[in-house]
Amino acid sequence: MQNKQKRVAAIHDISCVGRCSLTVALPIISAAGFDTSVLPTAVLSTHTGGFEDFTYRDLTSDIRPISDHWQSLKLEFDALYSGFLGSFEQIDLVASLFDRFRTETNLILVDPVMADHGELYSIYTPEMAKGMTTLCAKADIIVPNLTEAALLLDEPYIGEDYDQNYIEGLLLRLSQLGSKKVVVTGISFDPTKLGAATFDAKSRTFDYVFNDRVADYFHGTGDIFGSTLLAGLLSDFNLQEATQIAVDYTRECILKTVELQQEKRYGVCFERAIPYLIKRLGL
Ligand code: PXL
Repeated sequence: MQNKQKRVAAIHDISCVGRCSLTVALPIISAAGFDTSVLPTAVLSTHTGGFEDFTYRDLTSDIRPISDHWQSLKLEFDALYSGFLGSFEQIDLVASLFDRFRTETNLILVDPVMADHGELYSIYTPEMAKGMTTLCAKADIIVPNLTEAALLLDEPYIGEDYDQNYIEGLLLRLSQLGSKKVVVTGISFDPTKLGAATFDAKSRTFDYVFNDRVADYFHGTGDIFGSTLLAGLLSDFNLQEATQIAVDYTRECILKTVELQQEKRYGVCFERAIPYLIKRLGL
């Protein structure tokens, strides 16, 4: 364990009910031992997948004043982690926050949360994807799923019909948006396995990590994955190791959810798998 506690700024919405975004990032990154500051981009009564009539408060106008105050305090962050953004204007605001708090050694992780399974989340517009590429250009590492990857590259989403060649081309094209490392989630070449593909532009290495697939779709797993990947990287695991921990922990959370027979739209029971995560991180 390092002496100095690292500090993270997590920039996502608060969905009051239905575990995702900040209600996942804050506990996971904290449990991994890091001081986790939050910048809420919006407050929703529930997330947007599987609930109707949710409330939506956009916090775009709070981002600049919060960032100004942090700057006046001369705060430094070892990592900045953005996810679901509440409006198109937030892309520029978060990009300039990244510029302000970028240091020579810190880590900027952008999860370009926009879509899944070929479909945009309900409040997102196609123009969001164009803007999101500018944010990805400022990141050290981006973690799109296959739908988001296609949107970022303005390419058609090809569904499950792909091979290793396609994935490696995709990773290369994504890295050309400007981030040195790319992790694409939801990769499967064998119906019994599910995992992620990684590319490190510096060493030009591709890697794949898998675990046994648990059938079905569970809400909020992208945020579990991104938060765990960040926690792994900040704990000095390399890209491949941190991705493996993220794949394995996400699966563990899904298994707990199945075991407890929880309704899927409430997100996965990540709390019950925290002891597993702590062990994997060597804490
Ligand atoms: O998990 C991604 C996410 C985050 N925040 C909100 C969402 C979603 C996905 O649907 O609706 C509000």
